[in-house]
Amino acid sequence: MTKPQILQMGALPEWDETPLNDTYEVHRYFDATDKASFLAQVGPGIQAIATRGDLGASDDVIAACPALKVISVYGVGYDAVDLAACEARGIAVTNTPDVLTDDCADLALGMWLALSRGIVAAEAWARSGDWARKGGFPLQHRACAKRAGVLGLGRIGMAVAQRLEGFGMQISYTTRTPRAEAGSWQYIPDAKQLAAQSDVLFVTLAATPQTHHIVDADVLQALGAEGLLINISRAQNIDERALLDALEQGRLRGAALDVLEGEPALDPRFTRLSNVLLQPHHASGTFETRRAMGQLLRDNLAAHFAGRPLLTQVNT
Ligand code: 8YV
Repeated sequence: MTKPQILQMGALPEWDETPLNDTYEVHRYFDATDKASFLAQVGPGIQAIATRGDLGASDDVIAACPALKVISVYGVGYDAVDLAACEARGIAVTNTPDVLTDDCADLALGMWLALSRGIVAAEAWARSGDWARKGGFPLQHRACAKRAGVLGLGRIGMAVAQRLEGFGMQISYTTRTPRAEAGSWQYIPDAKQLAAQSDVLFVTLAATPQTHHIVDADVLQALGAEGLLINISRAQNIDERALLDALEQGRLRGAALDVLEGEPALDPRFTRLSNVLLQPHHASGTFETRRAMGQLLRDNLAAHFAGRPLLTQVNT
Protein backbone atom coordinates (compact mmCIF):
# COMPACT_ATOMS: atom_id res chain seq x y z
CA MET A 1 0.00 0.00 0.00
CA THR A 2 1.61 3.32 -1.02
CA LYS A 3 1.97 5.80 1.85
CA PRO A 4 0.08 9.10 1.57
CA GLN A 5 2.41 11.92 0.54
CA ILE A 6 2.81 14.89 2.88
CA LEU A 7 4.85 18.10 2.74
CA GLN A 8 6.77 18.99 5.91
CA MET A 9 7.47 22.73 6.00
CA GLY A 10 9.98 22.85 8.85
CA ALA A 11 11.97 20.70 11.22
CA LEU A 12 10.08 18.95 14.00
CA PRO A 13 11.44 17.02 16.98
CA GLU A 14 12.71 13.52 16.21
CA TRP A 15 9.88 12.02 18.29
CA ASP A 16 7.49 13.45 15.69
CA GLU A 17 9.54 12.99 12.55
CA THR A 18 10.08 9.25 13.13
CA PRO A 19 6.35 8.34 13.29
CA LEU A 20 5.63 10.73 10.40
CA ASN A 21 8.26 9.01 8.25
CA ASP A 22 6.89 5.59 9.29
CA THR A 23 3.34 6.52 8.23
CA TYR A 24 3.74 8.91 5.31
CA GLU A 25 6.00 9.61 2.36
CA VAL A 26 7.41 12.84 3.79
CA HIS A 27 8.75 15.54 1.46
CA ARG A 28 10.94 17.97 3.46
CA TYR A 29 10.34 21.43 2.00
CA PHE A 30 12.87 23.07 4.33
CA ASP A 31 15.69 20.82 3.09
CA ALA A 32 15.14 21.72 -0.55
CA THR A 33 17.73 24.13 -1.97
CA ASP A 34 15.61 25.04 -5.02
CA LYS A 35 12.18 25.20 -3.40
CA ALA A 36 10.28 26.17 -6.57
CA SER A 37 11.42 23.17 -8.61
CA PHE A 38 11.07 20.94 -5.55
CA LEU A 39 7.43 22.03 -5.23
CA ALA A 40 6.85 21.59 -8.96
CA GLN A 41 8.19 18.05 -8.68
CA VAL A 42 6.43 16.84 -5.52
CA GLY A 43 3.46 19.24 -5.29
CA PRO A 44 1.05 17.25 -7.51
CA GLY A 45 1.21 14.25 -5.13
CA ILE A 46 0.85 16.15 -1.83
CA GLN A 47 -2.33 15.36 0.11
CA ALA A 48 -1.42 17.06 3.42
CA ILE A 49 0.95 19.65 4.83
CA ALA A 50 2.58 19.43 8.29
CA THR A 51 3.77 22.89 9.32
CA ARG A 52 4.66 25.01 12.34
CA GLY A 53 2.92 28.11 13.68
CA ASP A 54 5.91 30.26 12.77
CA LEU A 55 6.07 28.88 9.19
CA GLY A 56 2.46 28.30 8.13
CA ALA A 57 1.75 27.73 4.41
CA SER A 58 1.67 30.48 1.79
CA ASP A 59 -0.68 30.79 -1.17
CA ASP A 60 2.14 29.72 -3.50
CA VAL A 61 2.80 26.52 -1.61
CA ILE A 62 -0.92 25.74 -1.42
CA ALA A 63 -1.39 26.46 -5.13
CA ALA A 64 1.44 24.05 -5.99
CA CYS A 65 -0.46 21.19 -4.29
CA PRO A 66 -3.69 20.52 -6.29
CA ALA A 67 -4.55 17.40 -4.27
CA LEU A 68 -4.03 19.08 -0.89
CA LYS A 69 -6.88 18.47 1.57
CA VAL A 70 -5.53 19.32 5.03
CA ILE A 71 -2.89 21.53 6.69
CA SER A 72 -1.90 20.44 10.21
CA VAL A 73 -0.20 23.20 12.22
CA TYR A 74 2.25 22.50 15.08
CA GLY A 75 1.14 25.49 17.15
CA VAL A 76 -1.99 27.31 18.29
CA GLY A 77 -1.32 30.27 16.02
CA TYR A 78 -2.18 29.71 12.36
CA ASP A 79 -1.77 33.33 11.19
CA ALA A 80 1.02 32.23 8.82
CA VAL A 81 -1.37 29.95 6.91
CA ASP A 82 -3.12 31.60 3.93
CA LEU A 83 -6.64 30.91 5.17
CA ALA A 84 -8.29 32.57 2.18
CA ALA A 85 -6.49 30.19 -0.19
CA CYS A 86 -7.67 27.28 2.00
CA GLU A 87 -11.26 28.53 2.06
CA ALA A 88 -11.25 28.80 -1.74
CA ARG A 89 -10.14 25.16 -2.07
CA GLY A 90 -12.04 23.68 0.89
CA ILE A 91 -8.74 22.76 2.56
CA ALA A 92 -9.06 22.02 6.28
CA VAL A 93 -6.64 23.63 8.74
CA THR A 94 -5.92 22.27 12.22
CA ASN A 95 -3.86 23.63 15.12
CA THR A 96 -2.71 22.52 18.61
CA PRO A 97 -4.71 24.52 21.17
CA ASP A 98 -5.03 23.84 24.92
CA VAL A 99 -1.93 21.62 25.22
CA LEU A 100 0.34 24.70 25.30
CA THR A 101 -1.86 27.12 27.25
CA ASP A 102 -0.27 26.65 30.67
CA ASP A 103 3.34 26.87 29.51
CA CYS A 104 2.64 30.01 27.48
CA ALA A 105 0.93 31.64 30.47
CA ASP A 106 3.76 30.58 32.79
CA LEU A 107 6.34 32.20 30.55
CA ALA A 108 4.29 35.40 30.31
CA LEU A 109 4.27 35.63 34.11
CA GLY A 110 7.97 34.77 34.26
CA MET A 111 8.81 37.47 31.71
CA TRP A 112 6.75 40.04 33.68
CA LEU A 113 8.47 39.18 37.00
CA ALA A 114 11.92 39.10 35.38
CA LEU A 115 11.33 42.51 33.75
CA SER A 116 9.72 44.11 36.83
CA ARG A 117 12.36 42.94 39.28
CA GLY A 118 15.40 43.07 36.98
CA ILE A 119 16.07 39.37 37.54
CA VAL A 120 18.37 38.97 34.51
CA ALA A 121 20.54 42.00 35.39
CA ALA A 122 20.53 41.02 39.06
CA GLU A 123 21.81 37.56 38.18
CA ALA A 124 24.64 39.18 36.19
CA TRP A 125 25.32 41.54 39.12
CA ALA A 126 25.78 38.56 41.47
CA ARG A 127 27.70 36.42 38.95
CA SER A 128 30.11 39.18 37.84
CA GLY A 129 31.23 40.11 41.34
CA ASP A 130 29.54 43.52 41.18
CA TRP A 131 27.68 42.55 44.32
CA ALA A 132 30.96 42.27 46.23
CA ARG A 133 32.46 45.30 44.52
CA LYS A 134 29.48 47.67 44.39
CA GLY A 135 27.08 46.37 47.10
CA GLY A 136 23.37 45.61 46.78
CA PHE A 137 21.59 45.52 43.44
CA PRO A 138 19.73 48.76 42.65
CA LEU A 139 16.17 48.79 43.95
CA GLN A 140 13.50 47.75 41.49
CA HIS A 141 9.74 48.31 41.27
CA ARG A 142 7.18 46.08 42.98
CA ALA A 143 5.40 43.77 40.54
CA CYS A 144 2.36 42.62 42.55
CA ALA A 145 -0.79 44.45 43.61
CA LYS A 146 -0.77 46.65 40.51
CA ARG A 147 -3.19 47.07 37.56
CA ALA A 148 -2.86 44.42 34.84
CA GLY A 149 -4.42 44.68 31.39
CA VAL A 150 -4.91 41.54 29.30
CA LEU A 151 -5.36 42.23 25.59
CA GLY A 152 -7.15 39.12 24.29
CA LEU A 153 -8.94 36.77 26.69
CA GLY A 154 -8.72 33.52 24.79
CA ARG A 155 -7.33 30.33 26.35
CA ILE A 156 -3.86 31.79 26.96
CA GLY A 157 -5.14 35.23 28.02
CA MET A 158 -7.52 33.60 30.50
CA ALA A 159 -4.69 31.47 31.94
CA VAL A 160 -2.50 34.58 32.31
CA ALA A 161 -5.29 36.49 34.08
CA GLN A 162 -6.01 33.59 36.45
CA ARG A 163 -2.32 33.46 37.39
CA LEU A 164 -2.24 37.24 37.93
CA GLU A 165 -5.05 36.94 40.49
CA GLY A 166 -2.55 35.11 42.69
CA PHE A 167 -0.39 38.27 42.63
CA GLY A 168 -3.20 40.47 43.91
CA MET A 169 -3.46 42.27 40.56
CA GLN A 170 -6.45 44.41 39.59
CA ILE A 171 -7.35 42.80 36.26
CA SER A 172 -8.97 44.37 33.20
CA TYR A 173 -9.24 42.92 29.72
CA THR A 174 -10.13 43.78 26.15
CA THR A 175 -11.85 41.47 23.70
CA ARG A 176 -14.41 42.05 20.94
CA THR A 177 -17.25 41.31 23.42
CA PRO A 178 -17.33 40.92 27.24
CA ARG A 179 -16.65 37.35 28.46
CA ALA A 180 -19.02 35.84 31.07
CA GLU A 181 -16.20 33.74 32.51
CA ALA A 182 -14.23 36.93 33.24
CA GLY A 183 -16.25 37.39 36.41
CA SER A 184 -15.12 40.50 38.30
CA TRP A 185 -12.41 41.44 35.85
CA GLN A 186 -13.21 44.81 34.26
CA TYR A 187 -14.14 44.72 30.58
CA ILE A 188 -12.70 47.60 28.54
CA PRO A 189 -13.71 47.59 24.86
CA ASP A 190 -10.72 49.56 23.60
CA ALA A 191 -7.00 48.70 23.72
CA LYS A 192 -5.97 52.32 24.30
CA GLN A 193 -8.31 52.69 27.28
CA LEU A 194 -7.06 49.35 28.60
CA ALA A 195 -3.46 50.59 28.39
CA ALA A 196 -4.40 53.86 30.10
CA GLN A 197 -5.79 51.89 33.04
CA SER A 198 -2.89 49.42 33.28
CA ASP A 199 0.57 49.35 34.85
CA VAL A 200 1.42 46.24 32.85
CA LEU A 201 -0.18 45.21 29.54
CA PHE A 202 -0.13 41.55 28.47
CA VAL A 203 -0.65 40.94 24.73
CA THR A 204 -2.16 37.47 24.31
CA LEU A 205 -4.54 37.74 21.36
CA ALA A 206 -4.37 35.67 18.18
CA ALA A 207 -2.90 37.60 15.24
CA THR A 208 -5.37 38.47 12.48
CA PRO A 209 -5.46 41.25 9.85
CA GLN A 210 -7.73 43.15 12.27
CA THR A 211 -5.20 43.00 15.14
CA HIS A 212 -2.25 44.23 13.06
CA HIS A 213 -0.38 46.86 15.16
CA ILE A 214 -3.28 46.95 17.61
CA VAL A 215 -0.58 48.11 20.07
CA ASP A 216 0.50 51.29 18.31
CA ALA A 217 2.10 54.59 19.38
CA ASP A 218 -1.15 55.83 20.95
CA VAL A 219 -1.60 52.67 23.00
CA LEU A 220 2.05 52.86 24.14
CA GLN A 221 1.58 56.53 25.02
CA ALA A 222 -1.49 55.57 27.09
CA LEU A 223 0.48 52.86 28.89
CA GLY A 224 2.93 55.57 29.86
CA ALA A 225 6.49 56.06 31.06
CA GLU A 226 5.96 53.77 34.07
CA GLY A 227 4.21 51.10 31.99
CA LEU A 228 5.39 47.58 31.11
CA LEU A 229 4.47 45.62 27.96
CA ILE A 230 4.58 41.80 27.72
CA ASN A 231 4.07 40.09 24.33
CA ILE A 232 3.72 36.30 23.94
CA SER A 233 1.30 36.48 20.97
CA ARG A 234 2.73 37.59 17.60
CA ALA A 235 5.10 40.42 16.72
CA GLN A 236 2.67 41.90 14.19
CA ASN A 237 0.24 42.74 16.98
CA ILE A 238 2.68 45.49 17.97
CA ASP A 239 4.04 48.45 15.99
CA GLU A 240 7.67 47.58 16.66
CA ARG A 241 9.03 50.91 15.40
CA ALA A 242 6.76 52.79 17.81
CA LEU A 243 7.79 50.42 20.59
CA LEU A 244 11.50 50.94 19.96
CA ASP A 245 11.02 54.73 19.92
CA ALA A 246 9.10 54.63 23.22
CA LEU A 247 11.74 52.40 24.88
CA GLU A 248 14.69 54.46 23.60
CA GLN A 249 13.06 57.75 24.64
CA GLY A 250 12.01 56.51 28.09
CA ARG A 251 8.31 56.86 27.26
CA LEU A 252 7.83 53.24 28.38
CA ARG A 253 9.55 51.67 31.41
CA GLY A 254 10.10 48.30 29.80
CA ALA A 255 9.00 45.52 27.49
CA ALA A 256 9.38 41.72 27.52
CA LEU A 257 9.06 40.11 24.11
CA ASP A 258 8.90 36.40 23.16
CA VAL A 259 8.00 37.20 19.55
CA LEU A 260 9.77 39.67 17.27
CA GLU A 261 9.44 40.87 13.69
CA GLY A 262 11.76 38.97 11.35
CA GLU A 263 12.61 36.49 14.16
CA PRO A 264 15.04 34.93 14.75
CA ALA A 265 16.85 37.96 13.28
CA LEU A 266 16.29 40.85 15.73
CA ASP A 267 16.28 44.58 15.09
CA PRO A 268 19.68 45.55 16.59
CA ARG A 269 18.01 48.52 18.29
CA PHE A 270 16.53 46.00 20.75
CA THR A 271 19.87 44.48 21.67
CA ARG A 272 21.21 47.94 22.68
CA LEU A 273 18.38 48.49 25.19
CA SER A 274 18.58 47.55 28.90
CA ASN A 275 14.82 48.08 29.45
CA VAL A 276 13.79 45.19 27.19
CA LEU A 277 13.74 41.45 28.01
CA LEU A 278 14.20 39.36 24.86
CA GLN A 279 13.07 35.74 24.60
CA PRO A 280 13.51 33.36 21.60
CA HIS A 281 9.84 32.48 20.91
CA HIS A 282 9.80 29.60 23.36
CA ALA A 283 6.57 30.14 25.30
CA SER A 284 5.50 26.60 24.42
CA GLY A 285 9.07 25.32 24.60
CA THR A 286 8.82 22.48 27.09
CA PHE A 287 9.21 18.73 26.48
CA GLU A 288 5.76 18.08 27.85
CA THR A 289 4.04 20.64 25.65
CA ARG A 290 5.98 20.00 22.46
CA ARG A 291 5.31 16.25 22.75
CA ALA A 292 1.59 16.98 23.16
CA MET A 293 1.67 19.44 20.23
CA GLY A 294 3.33 16.84 18.02
CA GLN A 295 0.86 14.16 19.04
CA LEU A 296 -2.06 16.45 18.17
CA LEU A 297 -0.51 17.39 14.81
CA ARG A 298 -0.16 13.69 13.99
CA ASP A 299 -3.60 12.78 15.38
CA ASN A 300 -5.22 15.34 13.08
CA LEU A 301 -3.37 13.90 10.07
CA ALA A 302 -4.31 10.34 11.09
CA ALA A 303 -7.97 11.36 11.49
CA HIS A 304 -7.95 12.92 8.01
CA PHE A 305 -6.49 9.87 6.29
CA ALA A 306 -8.83 7.55 8.22
CA GLY A 307 -11.84 9.65 7.21
CA ARG A 308 -12.59 10.50 10.83
CA PRO A 309 -13.56 13.99 12.03
CA LEU A 310 -10.55 16.25 12.63
CA LEU A 311 -9.79 16.93 16.29
CA THR A 312 -8.97 20.66 16.22
CA GLN A 313 -10.06 22.16 12.92
CA VAL A 314 -9.98 25.98 12.87
CA ASN A 315 -11.87 26.60 9.63
CA THR A 316 -15.18 25.13 8.58
C1 8YV B 1 5.41 27.36 18.51
C2 8YV B 1 3.64 29.10 18.56
O1 8YV B 1 6.62 27.71 18.97
O2 8YV B 1 1.80 27.82 19.11
C3 8YV B 1 2.22 28.75 18.46
O3 8YV B 1 1.48 29.46 17.74
O4 8YV B 1 4.04 30.10 18.07
C4 8YV B 1 4.53 28.22 19.27
O5 8YV B 1 3.86 27.38 20.11
C5 8YV B 1 5.52 27.36 17.12
O6 8YV B 1 4.34 27.11 16.55
C6 8YV B 1 6.50 26.29 16.66
O7 8YV B 1 7.19 26.79 15.70
